Amino acid sequence: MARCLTIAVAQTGPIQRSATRAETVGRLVHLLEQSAAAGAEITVFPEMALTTFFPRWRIDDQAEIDAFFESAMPGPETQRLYDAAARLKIGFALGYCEFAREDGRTRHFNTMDLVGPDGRFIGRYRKMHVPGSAEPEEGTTTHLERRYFEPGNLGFPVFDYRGVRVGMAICNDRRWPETYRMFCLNGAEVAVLGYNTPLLLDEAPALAHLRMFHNHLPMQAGAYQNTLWVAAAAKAGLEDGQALIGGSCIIAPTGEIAAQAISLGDEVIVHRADLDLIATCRKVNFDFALYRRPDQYRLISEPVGSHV
Ligand code: CDV
Repeated sequence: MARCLTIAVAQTGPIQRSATRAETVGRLVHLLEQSAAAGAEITVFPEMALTTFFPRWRIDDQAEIDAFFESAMPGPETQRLYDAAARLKIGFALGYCEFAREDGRTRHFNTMDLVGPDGRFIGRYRKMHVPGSAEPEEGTTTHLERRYFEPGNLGFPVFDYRGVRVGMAICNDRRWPETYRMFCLNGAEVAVLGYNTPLLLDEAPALAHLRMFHNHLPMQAGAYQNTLWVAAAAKAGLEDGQALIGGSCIIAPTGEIAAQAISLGDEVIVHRADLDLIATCRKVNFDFALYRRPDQYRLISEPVGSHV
């Protein structure tokens, strides 16, 4: 019998700034219930799934900024989601803004947690590739993630989820080949990720028609070249005046899109992922142990130079 993991991707529609955490968590619980009813064993939620994507604004008041962050997971407002996981026996990956106390100081990370079907914490990933700037820049869409977040410091860990090796990534990470290669080298079978991607970028209006292509292209390539399943959840639709793309999807190690959301709202897509397909794809082309030439790739991990 094939080894399988039935994966649900729970795309959310916009989460307006005016929404309370209780309202938002209620929507996530409903999506988790839909996933469980469809037979899924894990649900993937978007990046920053508890709040609006606030880096689209410059905010100076630290208390106002901190209101977007969670200082405990689960906390009083998110506990309900963990309880639902245990009740429904379905785990999840959830993106949120993490307020941490580490090295004697407060730190802010763009984070995703993996939670088991018993509602217990399994593992954490902190976004590595933090895009945008710290100050608004003339002629570009305001994207101030580097104002509010430090780059992740936990590497690209891979966790055991019911006997399946799962890695996590967040939004811009999906565009980088290194993300998937790190998963692959760490033995991942499934990569789960969430994103908030603006439909329009002021800096490149001529590329507007390619936004969805450039969403799927790196994920399909990453899945294919690293023989992984990729499950990606968007926060989509018109959020606080900014249009975000949808296109949430589940991608096979063949590079094919096995399931894709068709709306810009709350929507669950489900696919029974055949994990044995990974071995088949490795046999066809990617016997890494036999054909990879790591000694010839050293430049990839050398310090960033003027040429890159
Ligand atoms: N949340 C993100 O990381 N969004 C980026 C934007 C800046 C383009 C993305 O890669 O989709």
